[in-house]
Amino acid sequence: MKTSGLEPASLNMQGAIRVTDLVVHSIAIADPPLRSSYGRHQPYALRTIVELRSDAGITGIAETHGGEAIAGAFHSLRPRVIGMDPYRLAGDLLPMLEPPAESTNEGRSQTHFVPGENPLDIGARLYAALEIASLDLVGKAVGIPVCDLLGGRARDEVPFCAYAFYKHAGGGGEADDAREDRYGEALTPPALVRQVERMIAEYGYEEVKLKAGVLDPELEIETIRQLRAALGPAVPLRLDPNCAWSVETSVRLGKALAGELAGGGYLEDPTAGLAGMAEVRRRLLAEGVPAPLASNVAVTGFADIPESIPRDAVQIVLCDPHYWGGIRQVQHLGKICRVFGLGLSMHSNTHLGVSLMAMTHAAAATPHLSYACDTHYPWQAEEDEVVAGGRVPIVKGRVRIPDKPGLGVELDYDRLARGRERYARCAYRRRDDEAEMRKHVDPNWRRILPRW
Ligand code: GKR
Ligand code: MG
Repeated sequence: MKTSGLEPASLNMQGAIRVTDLVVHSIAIADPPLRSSYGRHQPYALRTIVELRSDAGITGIAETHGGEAIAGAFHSLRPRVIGMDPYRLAGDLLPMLEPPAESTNEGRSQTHFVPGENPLDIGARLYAALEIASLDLVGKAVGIPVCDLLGGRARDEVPFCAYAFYKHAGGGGEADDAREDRYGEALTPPALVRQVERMIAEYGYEEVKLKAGVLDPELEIETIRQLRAALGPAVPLRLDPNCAWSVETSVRLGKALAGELAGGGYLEDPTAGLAGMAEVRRRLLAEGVPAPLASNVAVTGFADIPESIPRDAVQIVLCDPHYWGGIRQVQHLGKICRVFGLGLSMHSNTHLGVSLMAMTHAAAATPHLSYACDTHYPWQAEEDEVVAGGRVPIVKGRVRIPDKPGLGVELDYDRLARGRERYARCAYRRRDDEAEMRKHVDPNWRRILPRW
């Protein structure tokens, strides 16, 4: 029988590489006391570095959220992953992307969980890390960058935005492991402007995001106005109060800042839930304010899109390969957003260079990405990086796809060991920004939505 000739070749390729180990490194990295509606960052952020070792002598890597829960989940998956073919690994694990049938969230959605601590998306987060590590492994095996493995890059350089935070004094870390406070305290509008100017001078960003929902809304309006005055009209500004505002407050701020948000800016998750977002949108349009609403908590998965679109609740979806189930799911999301006329931007959480490269490849391989991506990267110090050669450069606000296979970065095992030691020494085992507020700011503090 005549065949296409593809079957034997593909059969030969399968089995060419086997995963021999899934190695999980729980690490802690110093993190400054950044503020948001979730509370205050702990002195250490927790991350997990995943290695997929193979019998070809090639190792694929990925980075994701940290702490005990996700490390335990990776350990449970280990027997299933060992022996698998990295070309097929992600495909074989696809059912993990389905949310669990039994909800354990008692009616709470991602809005109510600090990122990385929502039990319902743990499958997507585990899958994402294994997919990214598989792609890195396969890319390294065939000598191709991940974005090209996934159909080819739409861009060689990915733009990122300055991510400004109100913050207390301190650079992160504790006692004799404290980091230099490179940006200083920023709890007033002028201090915030200085922070952004410094970040732009260092990294060359062309867009700015302000993490809001921290100070009284009038002060946050003033911060955005001072930023606009300092940066001029050409720099798109976005602000994200992480649902700290009521519908009323969101509409008031949307109107007050209509001019500042025009020209490529947006308002991100001003209020909680799709119904609230839809109401804010409806009322702002009625007031003649076209500023789009973006979200990384009202629309967090494909299942949210059919409800969001008819309500016009979210006009820009924030993808994130860590949350959306990996880079290919981000590509699928890009296509859906394009078809429905939605914008696509990218969310971030505290991270190191392996995550930054996964985000960069995802953005390069997703033509529809229409905004500069978020990144927390400037908030981390050189000495916490685990990538060989040190921090990934951000030049003119952009990260370039390296001319190297896979993600284009390797681990430095000495740096990684220091991250593990920090994890072993520190007292933190999950992200808890509320506890940190109670410790340092107000013993009775809790996250209230809406606060204003
Ligand atoms: O780092 O505190 C933070 C942010 O608030 C982060 O956790 C959010 O997930 O950056 C994120 C966002 O855009 O909502
Ligand atoms: Mg957000």
